[in-house]
Amino acid sequence: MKRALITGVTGQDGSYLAEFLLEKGYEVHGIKRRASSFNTERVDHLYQGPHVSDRNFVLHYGDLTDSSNLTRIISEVQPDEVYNLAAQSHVAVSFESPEYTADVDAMGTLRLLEAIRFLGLEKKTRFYQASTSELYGLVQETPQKETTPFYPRSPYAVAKLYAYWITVNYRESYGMYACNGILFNHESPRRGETFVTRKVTRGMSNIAQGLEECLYMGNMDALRDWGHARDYVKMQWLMLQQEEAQDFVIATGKQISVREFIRLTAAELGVTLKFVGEGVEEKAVVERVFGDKAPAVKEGDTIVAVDPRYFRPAEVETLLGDPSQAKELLGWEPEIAVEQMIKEMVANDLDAARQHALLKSHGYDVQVAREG
Ligand code: NDP
Ligand code: GDR
Repeated sequence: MKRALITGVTGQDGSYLAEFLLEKGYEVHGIKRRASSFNTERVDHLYQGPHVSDRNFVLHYGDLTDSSNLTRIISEVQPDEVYNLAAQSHVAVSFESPEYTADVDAMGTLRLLEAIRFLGLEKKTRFYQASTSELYGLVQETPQKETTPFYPRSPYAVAKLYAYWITVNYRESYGMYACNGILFNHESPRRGETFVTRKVTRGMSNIAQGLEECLYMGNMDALRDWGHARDYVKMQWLMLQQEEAQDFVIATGKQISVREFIRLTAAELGVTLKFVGEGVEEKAVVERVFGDKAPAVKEGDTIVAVDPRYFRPAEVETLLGDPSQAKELLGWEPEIAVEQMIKEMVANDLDAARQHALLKSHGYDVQVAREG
């Protein structure tokens, strides 16, 4: 039985990857952080208590800022594969906490690689680094592929640039099987609520059910190549099953704007929108409501507006990936299109909004957290 260690197992990708590896028969170990409230919601369905015999899903307390902790966990687990998915992964937040972001995203990667080397596991343990399309930042070539020069535009991306190169360096210096998946944005119903896609599907579902009135957005011109997280974790595994370690771009090869994402989400909720005004004055007004998914919305309502607080000090305006190398060498194709993903995200968020609305209509005080 193969043993995998996933850092960031409580995150979006970590939870899908854990499911995927368990289905493949792996023993899966994950690192979770100590928090003052539960933070394992995305993997609770996989939980096995310490008294279950033949446990194949085990969580360890840990943190990427703590070398001795990481070394101890790797020494205990003796993993065949390490997937480094843990990160302060929010680009906007990295401008607020740049030093912490560097510590976790850059130094954390070094700490893991160094722990593997220190323990003499460099010929046994294969290492996957969660690299990112944010490395391309101010894009130098379109579409972006493995050979496109990097130009990071945030403390997050600069930290991830270090992590990218230190992974390459350990491969070249010590013969480690270590590789980077350069993944473009990928989403799902499990996406963190403050990333733009989930903010939109959740916020608009709440508006549809009368729990919020207006969604405040940043740069709606931004263009992204959005895929589905479930599709992308397969690739993370596949990249560690090759004869030689190599870095791969993972993307759909299609892009749409944030504005278009909002329009598609509204359509899924039975609402057509008209965008009027420009820049910070831009807003989306309801043109028509059809079906029964958005009972709280009526024609002429303004349900989206711009709030400059969501603009970033430096923005990545456009990202579009070229996944040809992954298609050619790994036989990989993304299976879930953005429209289908929006359907799934809206179904999930609308369900939660309906439950909240029902509680509210029975007099319960329902708070909907919406900062971010
Ligand atoms: P999430 O933000 O959903 O998950 C991040 C995970 O890292 C969480 O489990 C979080 O724990 C954990 N974490 C954060 N800080 C620390 C720390 N100091 N020590 C240990 N664990 C920590 O990210 P995603 O699942 O979306 O992304 C996975 C990885 O892929 C990240 O590295 C991200 O930067 C990268 N990436 C993501 C893309 C995407 O579009 N999703 C695209 C390209 C790259 P907790 O739950 O306690 O917060
Ligand atoms: P990104 O994702 O920065 O690409 O990083 P995010 O969803 O945060 O932003 C995408 C684009 O949407 C614009 N935007 C807004 N973003 C947020 N969060 N909130 C808003 O209100 C808003 N309005 C407009 C942003 O400016 C941006 O252009 C994600 C993360 O998962 C990273 O960890 C990962 O490396 C990259 O994707 C690939």
